Amino acid sequence: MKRGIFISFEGSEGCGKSTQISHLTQLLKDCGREVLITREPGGTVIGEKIRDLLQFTPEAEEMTNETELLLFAASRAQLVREVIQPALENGICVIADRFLDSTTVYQGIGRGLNASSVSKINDFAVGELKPDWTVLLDMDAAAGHARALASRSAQKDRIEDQPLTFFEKVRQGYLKLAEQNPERIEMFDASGSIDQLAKEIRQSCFSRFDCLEEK
Ligand code: Z5A
Repeated sequence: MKRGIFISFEGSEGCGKSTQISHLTQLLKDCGREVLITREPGGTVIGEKIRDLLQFTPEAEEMTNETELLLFAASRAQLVREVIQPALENGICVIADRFLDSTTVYQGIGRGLNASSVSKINDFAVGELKPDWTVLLDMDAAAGHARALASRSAQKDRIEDQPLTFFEKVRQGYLKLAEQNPERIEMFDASGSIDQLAKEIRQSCFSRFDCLEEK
């Protein structure tokens, strides 16, 4: 059986990942592919408990940056082995709403943790697994933050509460990572309309994976 395609979406909050993931999912389904969407932190029973701890538990205000890093990595280690690897081996395409680049950027650059420690922990958590393609949605940090806040029905989470300078560092971190990994990470301007962006991602997806063809 042919291995499924593994695509991750990255970018600062409110950049439109979930919206574009729905469009790409439909595209892959139209090509006759089975698709699984994952989100991080979360995506497994253990991961969802970690998500809650990371984002909403009141005591998490006391959480150190090192603990935060290890919890994101723990959630991903579970997700990779329980969900992502088995799906890919069964020919299912996986679209990840965030993957290890989020940790490199949010914890490594946003929180300022040692880059080589973050990289070692990332590698330990995911093993050899890397996305075949990473779609980076780039936009002004303040505009993304405003979009995210406007769409929230529930309470703000702990990370969304960071100052704007944190999200500006995150954005620059992503841009640097894209420069360092041009074969895997493709940057799209996320400030335009939903339809225009979906069209650009679609074109790029077809030119990258010649195994895809609309039925
Ligand atoms: N985090 C971390 O620190 N380390 C890690 O390793 C991992 C994560 C994995 C997870 O938050 C938090 O954890 C995240 C990083 C951190 N914190 N921050 N910040 P989450 O999963 O709850 O949320 P998120 O990943 O940040 O995504 P989001 O804010 O939910 O947004 P989104 O999925 O990118 O956007 P959306 O939901 O598709 O769109 C947001 C709104 O904008 C919505 O109303 C849309 O209709 C609208 N939208 C979308 N596209 C457009 C365009 N093109 N124009 C106009 N309006 C649009």
